[in-house]
Amino acid sequence: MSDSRPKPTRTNLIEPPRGWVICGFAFLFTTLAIGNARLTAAAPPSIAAFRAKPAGDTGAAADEARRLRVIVETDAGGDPDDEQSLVRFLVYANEFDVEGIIVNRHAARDGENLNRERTGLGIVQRMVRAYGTCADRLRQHDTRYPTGDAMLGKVVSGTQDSEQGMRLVISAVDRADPRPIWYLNWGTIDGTDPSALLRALDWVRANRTSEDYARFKSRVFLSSDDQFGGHTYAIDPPFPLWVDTFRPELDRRRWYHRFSAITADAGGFDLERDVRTNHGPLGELYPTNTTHRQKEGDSMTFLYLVPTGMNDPLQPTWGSWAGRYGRRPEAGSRPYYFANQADAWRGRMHRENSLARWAADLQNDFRARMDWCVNDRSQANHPPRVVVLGPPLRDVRPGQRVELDARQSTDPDGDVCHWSWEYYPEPGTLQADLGIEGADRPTASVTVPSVQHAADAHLICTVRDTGSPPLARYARVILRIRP
Ligand SMILES: [Ca+2]
Ligand SMILES: [Ca+2]
Repeated sequence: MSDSRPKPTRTNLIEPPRGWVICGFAFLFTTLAIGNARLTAAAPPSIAAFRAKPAGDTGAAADEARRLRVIVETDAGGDPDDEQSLVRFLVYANEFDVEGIIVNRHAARDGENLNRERTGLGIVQRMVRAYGTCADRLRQHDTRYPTGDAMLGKVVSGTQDSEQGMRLVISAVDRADPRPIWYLNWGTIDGTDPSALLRALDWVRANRTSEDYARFKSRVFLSSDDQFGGHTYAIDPPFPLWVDTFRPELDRRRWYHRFSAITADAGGFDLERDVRTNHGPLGELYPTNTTHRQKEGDSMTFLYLVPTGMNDPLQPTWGSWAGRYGRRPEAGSRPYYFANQADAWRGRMHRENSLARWAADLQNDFRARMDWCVNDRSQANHPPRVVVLGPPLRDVRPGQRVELDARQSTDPDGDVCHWSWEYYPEPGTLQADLGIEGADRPTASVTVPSVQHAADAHLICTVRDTGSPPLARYARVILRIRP
């Protein structure tokens, strides 16, 4: 693995498609529409605003169409950190359309894994049953949570002696649904069988035309470890997008190991108090016998996708609850990304800031969801909903005063909220500072600086409530400055 030092980046904003529409549904159609062009040119994904509804909103058809379809593939039964990540993933099950949880380790590893269940499938089913006992309560907080039975029906074997996992992948990708699949492989260690996606791609390649193979692959986006053999690099076309939340190793530190170091006690998070005790049977199953405290090496695969209002899964360079990503140099023109970017934050430029800046928010969000497992709706906190008036992408000129208005933001619990507007320089290309007037008020403004060349400036609006724990959501406004 190459080891490149983090440095501040100036990523070019990608031209938006015509008729830019502000919703996740639009970006999914965009993905489909440009899929074939991208396959040949291996172009990066197009800009699109990702505006999923915050948790707590009840669903209409449009809401369902906006949720990302995901498949998790876990080697549960090995490193117990998969079980840690699974606790967190299951309380985010409302945010996704979970197509499947594929388990590709047969026997649990003695010594390392202490679960009383001794097969990978048994371990995951035990955890999903524990989710099931909380599901009715969770559905008081968001009706999009699947029932326990529905979730249990998504858990299948991906071991070599079974075709269940491979068939689940093929049918999910083939289904007449405009949304692609996001595939989340959680690693494969010794004794784990090959990825169900690898087997599915092998099968499609052997049994369908090369055009059909390309079409199939164009529907599979990766937020994932790479367990897909020649399909990742050797066999064209490349995947339409791969975000590797595990790599690179920098300064002898693996990115996925940093999740623990950066988040374990962020915002005062206390695993025993907030998850393992008094939060129901699912929280009790969070194991602690990992090499790193609260390791959760796989959690960033889905935290990257959680719709917070400031991230867009098709824009790895923008930042997310899994940090910020840049191109892999060795991937050439393939749209493959890993965590090699750095943010300036609290006086220091470092890769870890791209996650640390959100760490308290994402841990508080986990805390609230564990509360949802055991408390009625009136006894738990829910995140604010951020509404910024005007388009999220604005063409502006130097000297122009840009008004920013988030007064229509609301909190479902009626909590008092705090606003903050900040300039996020790293995802943009503006080479100057950008002052914000009223940065701690619902309405703020910026005066556009003069530029020699076209430049983009990213602004983040954070609305944080005063509930317990305090919860935050965001919105992003991009100023496209033309000289
Ligand atoms: Ca794993
Ligand atoms: Ca609230």
